[in-house]
Amino acid sequence: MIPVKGFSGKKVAVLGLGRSGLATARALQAGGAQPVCWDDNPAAREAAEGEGLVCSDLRRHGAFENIATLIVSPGIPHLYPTPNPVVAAATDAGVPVDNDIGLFFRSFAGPEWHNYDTPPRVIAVTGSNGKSTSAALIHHILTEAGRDSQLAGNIGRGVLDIDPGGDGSVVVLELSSYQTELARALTPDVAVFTNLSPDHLDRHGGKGGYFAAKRRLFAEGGPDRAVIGIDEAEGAFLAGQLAEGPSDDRVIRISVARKLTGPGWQVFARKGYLSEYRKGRQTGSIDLRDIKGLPGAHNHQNACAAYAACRSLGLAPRVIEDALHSFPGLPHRSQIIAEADGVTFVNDSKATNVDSALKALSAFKKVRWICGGLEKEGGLEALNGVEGHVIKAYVIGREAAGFAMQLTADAQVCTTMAAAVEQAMADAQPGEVVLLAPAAASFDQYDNFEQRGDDFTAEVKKRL
Ligand code: UMA
Repeated sequence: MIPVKGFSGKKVAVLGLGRSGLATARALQAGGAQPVCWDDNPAAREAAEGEGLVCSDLRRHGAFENIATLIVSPGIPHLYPTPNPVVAAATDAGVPVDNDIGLFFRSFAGPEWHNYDTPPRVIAVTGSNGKSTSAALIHHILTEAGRDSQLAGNIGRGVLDIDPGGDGSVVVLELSSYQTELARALTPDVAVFTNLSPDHLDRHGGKGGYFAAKRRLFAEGGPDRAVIGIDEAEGAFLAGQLAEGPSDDRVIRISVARKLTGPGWQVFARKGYLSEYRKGRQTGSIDLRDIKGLPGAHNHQNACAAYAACRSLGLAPRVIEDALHSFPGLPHRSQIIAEADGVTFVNDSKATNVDSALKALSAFKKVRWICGGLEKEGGLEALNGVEGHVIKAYVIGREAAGFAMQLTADAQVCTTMAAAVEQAMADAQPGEVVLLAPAAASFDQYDNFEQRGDDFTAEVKKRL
């Protein structure tokens, strides 16, 4: 745990008692503060009280008297579509609003760091897609290289839950736009921006607000090194804004769309090969084609991001290459769950938006595609044209018929996962892939995307 500094003897309000909220309340206590907790769900309050935390209704009049700051969980709206009433009350009372990420950056460094040969480093990864895989890959490479590394943030572990940094250690954080938008301190040593495509637009008042939230990671304090995916206009703009000129190697540009051989520092992947160029000369090359844990161009972008971040810490290209080969991949992300009679079954339940589903589809040639669920803002039009890869779509979800009607690919309304898997398996021929890449949220039928991916896996395995 990282004890929170700067609030000893003070009351700090904590809103939301999930993974990040509970870790925050414990870390505040460890730092000598008095957390005053609230969650709109009574069961969450009961669980917190069960471990000795104090809960008090932060919605009541005068709740923010003598409160130093309010810490808000990422899943709770602080601005759009409308602020949670507790956040609005704190703002009205003039109480600063922050989150666990802000507290982490204020509290991580300790006096013992003076005695370290190499102070701990923080690598923070953001972007619309690929941030979990890129962050997990960086952590994997560092661990394989013998570095002391910890992984936390949006990937599932509250940032204040990790151990204090040791000599030469690294913390790898996956940060969502919810987290970067609210944090009052954001000072990673290396910051990574994978890509940008519309997501969570309701929480950021549109795409501009969404980009602005992610961009804060590069503005507040400024990382020593920025690794930026430049295949979209926003990334290209950000790289240009951060660099003094084309040869400024504080920015490492990455691409899977084009060759980058300018005077600066860049890493790109083309035709399955990763290349690193620095000062106009090639300094590294890796064949990515046989790396099982990283199929498809979107994963090659993750490989470029992780490679660049690890190179910026001084790791050798060969060390990184060896570690890429042993990366097992993440559950629910292009995860091969079975192979039988020449058919491969792939779980990409994390493809919760159109863009990530397109990326998953483009990694394979002949796809029996299980898709559908709760449609996100922006429509499905971008999915037109997938016929080159998709033999047939098997549509799940409560609104499966409406979803199927919007697809140009041959589509069958299946509604349930069981029916979709049954039909796709009956139709599949050797050499084909049965891929779950929903292009939609899971909440119409499941609690989360993990449960949806587990259901797919179970339905496949019981028929093999
Ligand atoms: N709650 C309220 N009022 C509300 C809404 C929620 O009191 O109006 C309470 C709930 O009752 C619950 C708590 O808030 O007890 C949940 O807070 P939370 O949704 O922030 O969830 P945590 O468990 O704290 O998990 C959060 C991140 N969740 C979200 O951003 C939605 C986790 O990312 C993250 O791993 C974790 O902190 C540790 O840092 C998950 C996620 O879905 C994986 N992220 C989104 C994504 O990847 O698309 C951004």
